[in-house]
Amino acid sequence: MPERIVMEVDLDYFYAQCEEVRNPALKDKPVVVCIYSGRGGDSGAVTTANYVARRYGVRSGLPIFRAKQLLRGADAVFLKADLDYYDEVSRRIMNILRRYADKFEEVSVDEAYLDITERVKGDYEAAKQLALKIKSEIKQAENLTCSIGIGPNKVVAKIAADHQKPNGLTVIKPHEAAEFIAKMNVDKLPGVGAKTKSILESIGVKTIGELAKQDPQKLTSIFGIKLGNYLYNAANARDDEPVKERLEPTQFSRIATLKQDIQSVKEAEGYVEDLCRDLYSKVSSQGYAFKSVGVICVTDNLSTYSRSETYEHLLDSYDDLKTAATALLSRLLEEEKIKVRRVGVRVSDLVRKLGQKTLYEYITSKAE
Ligand code: DCP
Ligand code: MG
Ligand code: MG
Repeated sequence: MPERIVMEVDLDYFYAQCEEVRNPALKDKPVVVCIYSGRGGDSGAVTTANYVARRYGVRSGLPIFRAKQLLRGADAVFLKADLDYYDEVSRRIMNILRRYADKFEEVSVDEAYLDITERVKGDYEAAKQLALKIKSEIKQAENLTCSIGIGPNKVVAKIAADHQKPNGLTVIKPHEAAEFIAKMNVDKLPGVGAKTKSILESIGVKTIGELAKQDPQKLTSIFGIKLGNYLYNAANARDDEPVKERLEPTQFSRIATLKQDIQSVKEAEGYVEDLCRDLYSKVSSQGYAFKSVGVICVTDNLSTYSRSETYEHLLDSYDDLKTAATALLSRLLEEEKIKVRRVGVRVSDLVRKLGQKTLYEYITSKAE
């Protein structure tokens, strides 16, 4: 078995580059892609900006008015994010990337890990050639550039991909990995945010190299077993995390056991509300709306009954879900006349859709 080789591909200034592709006249201007908060005016945040705008200090998560101040007089273009369009481009690119991997893991709209060990027979030169081929295919098919990192594991591959941007290609062999990351600040490690960074600073650790020399037991006592071990290993360029083939979920569901058997929808009301609230929060946090809703009832002899309905329009609120689930449950109970011990609610026919507000909150929460 050859040693593992992992590649990370991250598209450059993704939303803004998509905008440049459909309107090449933008290319030399600062381009800022925004999500408006819905509170009027310039209230909202920057999702991303092209590299011309970044020279003025514009970054993801910045309030729009700040970006406008920074770009005053610079002939900048501010655009409202068109998430459906970016999603479509992303789908097509992911389909290209998938073909090049033994195992493929999509991690975000513009980012994926490829395990290419077998494909390149553990050879780093072949891995580099594969990366060049991928870059040229994405450029030809979508006219987009990306940055690619190659290394012995996901942590190193990701840091390598971030290392040179835009249009970068960084190949780090196993024996180079620890040294390559040692001088970087700890927040270059995937998963290290402001909080972990400041705790590490408080114990005198600024760089990954300093982190690598810490006593692992000290780290687990501060951060817990999981994060502590991760930090210690990652800082030493070790990471066993496999590239996980991940399929899009097809449904989400929640089920509850009732304190007492019920026969009417009235008695189930509180449970249905709790289930729907919990389920809706899961579905929406994953960025999905849905078209189908189902309910499941289990009786005390474990027979199961279910009803479901597919709607013409997209459902994407707690109220939509509760209304649909209540109607289905009511129909089921009237038709079956059963005593129910467990009740479940399910949503399917999922549609990827980040609501304005959710996404806005997501962006601003990342901005610190
Ligand atoms: N995004 C967002 N809000 C954030 C960060 C990112 O909406 N706080 C969106 C816009 C980005 C896309 O996700 O285009 C991908 O994020 P990246 O972190 O990969 O950033 P970019 O692709 O924009 O730039 P880079 O060239 O640094 O990868
Ligand atoms: Mg990117
Ligand atoms: Mg990314």
